[in-house]
Amino acid sequence: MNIGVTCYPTVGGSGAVAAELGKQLARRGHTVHFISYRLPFRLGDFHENIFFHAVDVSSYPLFEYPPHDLTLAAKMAEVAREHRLDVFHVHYAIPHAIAGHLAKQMLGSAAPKLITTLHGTDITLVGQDRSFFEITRFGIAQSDGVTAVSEFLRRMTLEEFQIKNGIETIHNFVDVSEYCPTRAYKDSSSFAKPGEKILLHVSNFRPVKRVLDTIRILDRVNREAPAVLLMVGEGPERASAQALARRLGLQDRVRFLGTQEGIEEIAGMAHVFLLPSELESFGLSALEAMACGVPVVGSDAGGLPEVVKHTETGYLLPVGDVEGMAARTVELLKDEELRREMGHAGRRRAAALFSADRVVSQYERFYEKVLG
Ligand code: GMT
Repeated sequence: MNIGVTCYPTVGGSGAVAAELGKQLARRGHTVHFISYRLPFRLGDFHENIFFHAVDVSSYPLFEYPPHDLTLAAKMAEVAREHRLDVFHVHYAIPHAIAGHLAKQMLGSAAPKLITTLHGTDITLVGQDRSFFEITRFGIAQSDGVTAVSEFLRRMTLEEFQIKNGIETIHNFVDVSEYCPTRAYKDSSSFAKPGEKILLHVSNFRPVKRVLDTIRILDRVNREAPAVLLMVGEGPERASAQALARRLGLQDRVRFLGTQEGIEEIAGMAHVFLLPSELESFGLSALEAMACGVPVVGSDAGGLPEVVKHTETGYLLPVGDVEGMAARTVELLKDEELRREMGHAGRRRAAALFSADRVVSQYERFYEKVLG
């Protein structure tokens, strides 16, 4: 198939899923054309069967806000025409589903089918904003096929948007051959002193991630088990997290590593992965940690329970229950056997339910179904 993919190229779960899916599809012999204003992250190296088409966002003086969505639609139509695309697969509803719909209108009967994958905040946050609600709903309704990354997100979309067309759940996936315990960075001495355990958090540091809770958890954990916290990512809450770490006297125990392409080497060093989000439609970073054999302690929210099996591959507690999350983390840090068992169970679960092999085939079948 010739597949056009549009996603946010910036660091984030939806961009990561789009890039990883594109790579897997290309390996299976499909031709994948990424159409975006920048090369998506995780797509840095050369990949056979993958092409990139940059969308220009021109800055004519009249435009206080350059009309990116229109140039995106025009580029999608151009690429579809030149490369005979069968499918536009857009990730994140706004504005990509609308741009895809516009591109289809421009192409007429020769247009590819439009498939939209909903990722989370496009429905749970952006889509709930009154100024985006109707246009999000329209984008979903105009798509020839819609997928959601969790059952939670599928149900929420159907309920909140009163959607008539079906939505299929296709969970996120992880390449378990890349994300595995053996890929761990071997020398953890530059992060932790002997005897110190390593906690890990990975996110875009948006308020929905409750990043400050990770610092508070570390504070409580440290009273019982010496630990450091590695923070991977960038975002608006980073400064507050740094300030809180200083206020609690933890500045030497929290390491901000900034944005990283993949977390497989770092995750493999960690003892516990923390994800105390307010809401998480799936929690890709938690899945990647599980694949690396790391137990997850996080919130019982959104689609996270579909990924992390409470008491088997980690612990899920009510949102904001810092005390509970810290207690479970201490339990894992003190009981090496339990931690190892949960780590193995997490890896097994990732491989059995969320492997790239399994999930990419689901996408292929979905494309075929939509193409009729
Ligand atoms: O986490 C974010 O806010 C970014 C967002 C994205 O689209 O990049 O992440 C969402 O999509 C990821 C990939 O499908 C999911 O794993 C995340 O759970 C989801 N984030 C939220 O629901 C908050």
